[in-house]
Amino acid sequence: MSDPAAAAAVLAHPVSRRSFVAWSAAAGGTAAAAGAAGRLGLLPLAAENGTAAAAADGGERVVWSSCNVNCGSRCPLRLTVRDGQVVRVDPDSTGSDVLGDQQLRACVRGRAIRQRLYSPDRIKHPMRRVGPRGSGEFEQISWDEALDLVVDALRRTIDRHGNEAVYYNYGSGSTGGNISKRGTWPRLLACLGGYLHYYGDYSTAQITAAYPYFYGEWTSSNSLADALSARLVVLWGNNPLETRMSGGGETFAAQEVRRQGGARTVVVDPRLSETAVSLADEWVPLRPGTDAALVAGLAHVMISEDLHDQAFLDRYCVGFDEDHLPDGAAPGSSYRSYVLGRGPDATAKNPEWAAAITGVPAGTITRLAREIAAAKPCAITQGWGPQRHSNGENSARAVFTLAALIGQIGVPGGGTGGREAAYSMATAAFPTLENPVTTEVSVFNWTDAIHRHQEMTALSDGIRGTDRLTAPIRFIWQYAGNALVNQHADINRTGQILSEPDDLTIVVIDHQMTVSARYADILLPDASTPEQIDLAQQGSAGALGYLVLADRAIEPMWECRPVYDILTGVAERMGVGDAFTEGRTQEDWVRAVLAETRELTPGVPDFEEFRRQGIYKEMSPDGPVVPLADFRADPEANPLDTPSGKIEIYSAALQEIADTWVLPDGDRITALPEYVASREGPEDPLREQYPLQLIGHHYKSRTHSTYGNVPWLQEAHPQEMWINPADAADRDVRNGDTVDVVNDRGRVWIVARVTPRIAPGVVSIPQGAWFAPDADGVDLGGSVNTLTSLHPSPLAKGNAQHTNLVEVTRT
Ligand SMILES: Nc1nc2c(c(=O)[nH]1)N[C@H]1C(S)=C(S)[C@@H](COP(=O)(O)OP(=O)(O)OC[C@H]3O[C@@H](n4cnc5c(=O)[nH]c(N)nc54)[C@H](O)[C@@H]3O)O[C@H]1N2
Ligand SMILES: Nc1nc2c(c(=O)[nH]1)N[C@H]1C(S)=C(S)[C@@H](COP(=O)(O)OP(=O)(O)OC[C@H]3O[C@@H](n4cnc5c(=O)[nH]c(N)nc54)[C@H](O)[C@@H]3O)O[C@H]1N2
Ligand SMILES: [Mo]
Repeated sequence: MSDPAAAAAVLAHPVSRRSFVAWSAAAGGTAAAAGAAGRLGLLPLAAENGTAAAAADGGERVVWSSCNVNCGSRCPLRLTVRDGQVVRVDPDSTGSDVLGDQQLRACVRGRAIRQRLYSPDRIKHPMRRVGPRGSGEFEQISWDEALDLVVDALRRTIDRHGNEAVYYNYGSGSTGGNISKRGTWPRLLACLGGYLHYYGDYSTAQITAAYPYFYGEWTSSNSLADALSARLVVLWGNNPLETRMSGGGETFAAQEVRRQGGARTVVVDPRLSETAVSLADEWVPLRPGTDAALVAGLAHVMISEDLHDQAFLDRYCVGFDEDHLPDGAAPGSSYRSYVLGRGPDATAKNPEWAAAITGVPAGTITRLAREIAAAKPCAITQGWGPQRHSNGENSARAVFTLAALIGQIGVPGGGTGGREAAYSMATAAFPTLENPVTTEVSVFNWTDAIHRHQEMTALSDGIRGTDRLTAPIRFIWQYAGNALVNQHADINRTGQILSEPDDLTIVVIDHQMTVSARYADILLPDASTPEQIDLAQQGSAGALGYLVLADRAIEPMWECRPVYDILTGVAERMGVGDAFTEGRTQEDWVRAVLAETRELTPGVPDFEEFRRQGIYKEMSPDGPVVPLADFRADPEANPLDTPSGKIEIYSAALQEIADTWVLPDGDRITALPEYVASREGPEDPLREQYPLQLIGHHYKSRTHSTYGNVPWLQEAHPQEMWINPADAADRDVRNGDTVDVVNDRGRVWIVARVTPRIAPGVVSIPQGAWFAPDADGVDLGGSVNTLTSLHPSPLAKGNAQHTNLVEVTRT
């Protein structure tokens, strides 16, 4: 067993000798020496800057760059450069503090970008694995050797197994980029005969899978600023103040709407989130994964008291009433029948029923139902926490259903129950070319395709584009992602799966020595955003669209190379150099994409002007975004993409899937958005052993794992597990104690934050911290994915990372 005192010391000082030891063992050689010194604070940043310091250019200049990580915001940064080094980071200086002309001020993370740029964890040279996979033991090699190794492994894999064995893994680290974005790899792989791709994403797997059966396609809710005309704002598991932190983005819009519009605001969330703290008049804490039960309870009150919008349901929806059901649907399968207990389960979903499941008192449910039904317009949005569950497809559809019940879809001040929309200017993008391989796995069950591909079919594992997989994954590209290990689930099992096949090749391209990087066979050092030029894509800022020309502020350090140059090297060796580059450098591509963008959006400045100006903003010409306004105005002329052309509360297509797919015991797909008591939910008998539900919210300290190694941020927003005082008292845990969090998949030691801001029976470990096992396999890094499950959700085959049961004890 691990030593509690030592663990407590490490947990109190995350940038400790312990992590230095682990890191230096991992990296070896000169890189380790620089890392050690940097971590111990012995080297000034200047000495860390390696060869770049040579490129002294005298005075200071300010260069526009951006924070391109995947928080959904995209913040411009003004970098002051002196002697080839970034010496200062400032936020956007344009615009004002008025909604619509707002400054897009970077949050704590973007402003700390220097600590990431000059981090001792930077990967400085190409490297090759020399120890067992995952050991983090590497030796430095030359670029020529590295590219030859990549090409040999790629050729070998394609010859032996075909292109389907080449997997391009999820990675969102450079989402804001354009040339540097994920698009670069698909373009190269398309030139080489294709690759196995994934569908869905870790962000929205379940809601994305649910949309086609409800609205026909992805349908956002009204933009947040539109809620200025709302009487009631309901933020359902939606936390813009932590998940859209750009000071000019959704955080700002949500606060301004509350201040100017004054509408009453209700937040439904197991946690009293920052959004709830700042904006909510009422916090409705519920048990995770029980949203569909809460909606059914609200519906019971509305139907019983005739508060719902029957006219809207009659005209725009199918499946609310028995006489709206499509041909072939069994009697008793309407939503009304489900709610009133006239369906197959013969159970009325009254507030008492819902209270027992959700933990929300029956009286609160009754009051809320009356309030939500009476407030017109009412703006309901949902975040993606509710859907990142083992029954998340139904939770997402249930919240859409609530919006339909009150008829607030397609009107100003209302909403669809999806996440808020944001305006996008029309822009061009780096062309990725078509993938000749059409087979796809879900974004989440790719690990299965490494060790049991023969069993994976369309009906059992959601394989798309073909009936079954014909090749195992034997080559993995991991670019700008930590989803190979840290951001995937069940880290211990995932590590084991990755370690097994001898003929697997893993190529990781990152600029930090991450948990995933340790599993690379070939590790390639990318240049970071300030070290290259790109046209950053727009972030989420309501009705304000914007673009940033992120210029190269400094030369790539050490032996780092922009990914475009790395891939050009691979392409040339594979004989597809011209097809890949079309004779263009990265800057040529930026110019070309910009020129095309200017044809679509004429206000965008030309290259030279944009370079000086840095940022370009444009308001939506139509004001706030109100999705489905056309459908609302004339549903016959503007039908949805569903089989009926209407909103489908009952989906015959889902019923067909439920009848034909082969699902593991306990998994259910239902035609209605009903509550499914799921695996590791509040009603699972496993709770006798593991009585607490564990979620893992997105945290201010990091964007996922990115920025997770920045000491300033670790100090400002420490990694702590939220636990309710009642649960803490039962376990004799006090605030600040180190606790042992365990289930069958792993063990984490972490500091407890005892707070009434989380519902009883629920704990939350902020997701994204770096997995750091000690000699006994206890994760002292506090990575929630040590405890999450590889079992996918039933329809999306997506990541149910917020559905976990654990026990907590004091160490
Ligand atoms: N600071 C920061 N911002 C980020 C990110 C980050 O890592 N850090 N990541 C970005 C990315 S890629 C994404 S996809 C988004 C993620 O955005 P979301 O998926 O919306 O974020 P989460 O924190 O997972 O969940 C939002 C809220 O849902 C709550 N919640 C969890 N389970 C349930 C449930 O069963 N029911 C209800 N009603 N609520 C529940 C959580 O407590 C949380 O407050 O955030 C983006 N923004
Ligand atoms: N338990 C749990 N797990 C989750 C979630 C959760 O809510 N709970 N959320 C999920 C979600 S929504 C998402 S989107 C995923 C995110 O998972 P990932 O996409 O893996 O996101 P990050 O952890 O931010 O990893 C991004 C990596 O890109 C690197 N990077 C940044 N910029 C660059 C660049 O310019 N070039 C290169 N080469 N690398 C760069 C960073 O160093 C980092 O290692 O995590 C998922 N995992
Ligand atoms: Mo995400």
